[in-house]
Amino acid sequence: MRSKVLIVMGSDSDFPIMKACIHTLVGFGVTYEAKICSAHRTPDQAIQLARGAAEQGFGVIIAAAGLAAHLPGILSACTTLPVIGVPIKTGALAGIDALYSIVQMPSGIPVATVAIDGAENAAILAAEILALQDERLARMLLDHKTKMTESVQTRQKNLEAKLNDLH
Ligand code: RP5
Repeated sequence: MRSKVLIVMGSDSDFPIMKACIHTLVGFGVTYEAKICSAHRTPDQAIQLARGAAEQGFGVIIAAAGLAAHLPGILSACTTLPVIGVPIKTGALAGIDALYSIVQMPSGIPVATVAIDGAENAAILAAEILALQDERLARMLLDHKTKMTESVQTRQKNLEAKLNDLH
């Protein structure tokens, strides 16, 4: 079964943001491997990583990059695994450049793009993909949603208490 997530970062400078992705995957008990690999500085390695990923038991690739962020796209071009792109906020355009580079893929080569610095959502989306073949993981994701619902209900009660205090 392809049950692991491959996380690829364009630079170690992306790691502070991508820690949230790793933390979330670990919380769901998902096995991952993390690599630094750049579409521009190490293009051959990027292509090899993507080509070998399915064979190595990965089910999803999460690729994070800033600036002219071609990494998720080149990985997607070289694999049939789903690729989730995380645009990283850096440089003069603060992540808008990376967002557009990742989301505006040409027809036929998709990258599922999360928000700028959306590392946690990338992990949850990857877990949801793996959960299609993993009932334990699917139950954990359901628990996660239930906890979020409960947290909103608690906030509603807190708001009502604050509103009562106003009168
Ligand atoms: C991108 O360029 C990386 O993903 C990173 O977000 C950005 C800057 O890289 P460094 O110059 O910090 O290595 O390729």
